[in-house]
Amino acid sequence: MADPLPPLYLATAIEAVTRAGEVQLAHLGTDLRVDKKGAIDLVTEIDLQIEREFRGMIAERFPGHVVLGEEFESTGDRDAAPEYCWVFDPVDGTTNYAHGLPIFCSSLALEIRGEIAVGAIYDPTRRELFTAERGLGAWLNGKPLHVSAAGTLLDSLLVTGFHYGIQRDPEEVVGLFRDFITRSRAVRRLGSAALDMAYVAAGRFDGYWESKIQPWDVAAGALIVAEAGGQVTTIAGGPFRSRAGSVLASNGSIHEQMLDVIRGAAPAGRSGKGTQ
Ligand code: LIP
Repeated sequence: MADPLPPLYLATAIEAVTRAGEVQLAHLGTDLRVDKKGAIDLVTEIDLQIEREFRGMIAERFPGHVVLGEEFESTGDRDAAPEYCWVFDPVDGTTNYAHGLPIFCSSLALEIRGEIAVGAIYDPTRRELFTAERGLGAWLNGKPLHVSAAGTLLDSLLVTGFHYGIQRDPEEVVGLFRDFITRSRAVRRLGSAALDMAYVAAGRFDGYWESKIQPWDVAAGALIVAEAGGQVTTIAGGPFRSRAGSVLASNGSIHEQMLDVIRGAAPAGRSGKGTQ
């Protein structure tokens, strides 16, 4: 049995994501400064403000800890192996947020020697706080979370996301979308990977997949899904790591069926070429 973590770690994660939610709501729909990191990859002044404030809190509270954040990532950050690393997305669903679409959250995980130990995701529009500690379960506003019982793809509601390079190479993403949409009940695309995974943990989705995904999008959600009884691997079915670059998260019952579609092994399916 692993030693219990200091309670301050989970408390810090909850404090950070709920504070992020307050800032997000206070500025939602206002005339925000929005810059482009790429043709369709946006960053708002709120992303920057929230991450800056968070980095200051960690530097003061845990001076020996490292932060891997979406907006102030330094070269080599994601390849380093710090003992304590906070993996932070200040606004997950930035495109939605910049357009005033209320589907966004803040996502924070603490990795200890490379293992995700604490996760927290907060959606301020619904006041929903998803949390997990390794080995201690997953929770939504203090109530236990459990994945769905769907046993077949045809009875499953799935979700995915599209990486920012999709315009250069749409075929892999669109091909998999087509393969899943023709084998499941339906597929959604919400624009927030962290909420996609939180909803798998809550049983609202039965499975989620995405390639070319960032550590901060999925680190917290991966622990929350696993602690809610789900299964998390890379899109190729390998062991999940937040830096792996892809994710497949499900209720466990349909995981192999989803891998069959991705591998092109499902009947009359198209192969998922180029999966990571
Ligand atoms: C987003 C993810 C989403 C993905 C987008 C983007 P961001 O994160 O949550 O699932 O499809 O391409 O990566 O940029 O809003 O933090």
